[in-house]
Amino acid sequence: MIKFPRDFLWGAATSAYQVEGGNFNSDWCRWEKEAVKEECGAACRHYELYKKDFDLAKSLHHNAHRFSIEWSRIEPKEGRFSRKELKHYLDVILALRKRGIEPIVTLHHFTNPAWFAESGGWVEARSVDRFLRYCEFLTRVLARHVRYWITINEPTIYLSHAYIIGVWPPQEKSYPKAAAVEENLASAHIRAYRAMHKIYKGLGLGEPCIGIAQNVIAFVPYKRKLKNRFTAFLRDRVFNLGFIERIMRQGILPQKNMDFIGVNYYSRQLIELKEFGLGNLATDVCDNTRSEKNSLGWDIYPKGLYDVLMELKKFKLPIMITENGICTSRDNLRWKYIYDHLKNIHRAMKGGVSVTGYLYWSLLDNFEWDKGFGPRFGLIGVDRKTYKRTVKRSARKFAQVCKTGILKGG
Ligand code: IFM
Repeated sequence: MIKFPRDFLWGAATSAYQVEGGNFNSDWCRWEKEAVKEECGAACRHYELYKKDFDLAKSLHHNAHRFSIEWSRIEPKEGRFSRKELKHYLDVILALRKRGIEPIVTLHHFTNPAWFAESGGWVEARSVDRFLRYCEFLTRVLARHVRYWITINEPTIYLSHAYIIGVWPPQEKSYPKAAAVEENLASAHIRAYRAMHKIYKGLGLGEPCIGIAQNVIAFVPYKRKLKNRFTAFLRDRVFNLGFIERIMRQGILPQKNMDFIGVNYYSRQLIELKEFGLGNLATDVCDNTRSEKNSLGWDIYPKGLYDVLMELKKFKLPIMITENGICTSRDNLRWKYIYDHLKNIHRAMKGGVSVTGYLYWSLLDNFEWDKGFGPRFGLIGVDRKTYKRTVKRSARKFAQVCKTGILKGG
């Protein structure tokens, strides 16, 4: 029997674009129309149905919920802020609080307002001031009701997919642009972090908890060959740690620019370097892994979460698992996935890592970006025609852990 602390946060995560529906002022929406992808459209209609969804989360004993605010709703035109949409998100937060669920609010989760993208997006240095203005506007109103904030979700995934691999808008393949985006995202986080702390202080409120959600992968060398070990080391430095280190070390001395690290963990890469070349160093993997996979073909490797948590211990910050989940049609595999990852989290906690919560990705089956609605990550199924919600068995098993803080059996 495994026991988690009494004050542990338990719940699930979503993001605005993936569940709300009707986000027509965002860059993703415009891009979908041009790129002839499966359109997100009404998504899960969570914008209207959020209270029902939170009732379900409460019935599953969640005491925390991570969601994102859609910047393009709040600021549909540059400098024009929508009071109506601000009120909507305030209602969302109050609906969570009313149900005894701690809101964990993400400010940027991959999508941007169309005006922002059309005028250069994150490549432009002025993106930092623009993001800051949006963050300050929200914080002034929401601070009294929110303690946990995530400024930016998966910065490394965003910049690699949008500016290096070019599969997300604006579909660039440019290292110099990606470098500028990284620089601006890091500055945006740091400046927002400081400004938001200042607002809380000015309002006489307790300190907020502000972090980023970093996607981490377990990079495992195939057959422990030297070239594969070297590649694994390199990818870990660049992909997992690079952005966090950049934030923590602005200037010469380390600085506190984060109150916690949000960890999004899904999978491992078994690394087999085929040739020495920049592309190979970044992407080569063993083509023939026998491990169990999710429906997108990602290796399932729960021990990797233990390994990355032990590595992140050196930052001496609390860690929240802000995403961990599996897309599969085999719901018993979903429960096994959750169970095995929780075991590894607990092991890391025994090893001295301070983990404060676990948020499963995702509460609902939702829109998986360029992969459309096919992959099913949800604890709750959503019928694509009727939008009817169906709670899965895995969700009920997870609910027992949320209720008791105890992980029993298999
Ligand atoms: O759906 C995404 C989410 O938006 C960010 N983290 C990974 C999830 C699964 O791919």
